[in-house]
Amino acid sequence: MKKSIKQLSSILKENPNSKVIFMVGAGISTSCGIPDFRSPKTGLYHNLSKLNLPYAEAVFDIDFFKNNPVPFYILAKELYPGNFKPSKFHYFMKLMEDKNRLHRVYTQNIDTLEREAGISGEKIIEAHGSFASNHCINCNERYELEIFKEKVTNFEEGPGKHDFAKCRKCVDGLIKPNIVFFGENLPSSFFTSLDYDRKLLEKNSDDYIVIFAGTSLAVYPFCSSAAAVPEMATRSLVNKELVGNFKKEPRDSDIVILENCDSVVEELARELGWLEDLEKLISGS
Ligand code: CNA
Repeated sequence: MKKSIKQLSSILKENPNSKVIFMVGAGISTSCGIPDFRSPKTGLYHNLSKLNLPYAEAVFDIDFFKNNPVPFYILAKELYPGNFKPSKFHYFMKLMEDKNRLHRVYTQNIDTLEREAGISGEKIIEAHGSFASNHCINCNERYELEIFKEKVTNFEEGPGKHDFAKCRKCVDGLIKPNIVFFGENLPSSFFTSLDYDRKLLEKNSDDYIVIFAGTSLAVYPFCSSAAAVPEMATRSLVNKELVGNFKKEPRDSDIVILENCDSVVEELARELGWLEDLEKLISGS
């Protein structure tokens, strides 16, 4: 691990104008107490049996939700933002921004912990949306975070208990946080930014490093994003396991660190001489 971290820190030190693009997933939030999807035994999919789903992904399937929203509301109650604090990895990304080394964070996560860590909104692309706002899936009426959050947080199972989630405007529609379900479109900002950044990378490949972290690279469109990084640019994987294009089509220039992502950024911050700053950020001082 140390050798690869040194490699990463050398690139960052040798080109002080270079910036990082993070592409992150559920693995950066597991240390906050939010399970990921696919880790064996601890992942959400492993633990969904109590919801009696026909298949695990159904909890995030828009057609299933229309017929039976209860499993999603049970899960939403557990996962709601505010119940968790950012991880060391989130704060490291914020530190990168403070040091003017952050280009963008593409996140698949819906926990809003990137914002919670203080990263500026314009740097974050929430590819799968977030809990930060809600809408009616029928008439699109918008609902503020706080109104719906309170209702979901007090949600209990039972007949008629999810009536709170019926739209007050069209009456029949169900209210759902603006997170992207299977069968729904991704926000257009994701594709616009990705396209813009790909062009930047093609032109100035020495000035950007793309770090993939805490993701199985199994879900569209992130599954194809590692292969889309131009060959001339440096890409890195920080994950517990070797995944996606890093496994299928490894490149000599890849920097692969198969470790816990919090430990990796702690070591990286030490190498960069930023450990004290990271600790200050985390403690809020
Ligand atoms: P995933 O498919 O569950 O993969 C997570 C990956 O992270 C796996 O490869 C793990 O080995 C790895 N991992 C887990 N913990 C760590 C750790 N501490 N350090 C390093 N690696 C670790 O999750 P993806 O994000 O790839 O899949 C995309 C889904 C997950 C999106 O649709 C998300 O909405 C969804 N999701 C989000 C959250 C969240 O918001 N925190 C939680 C669970 C699922």
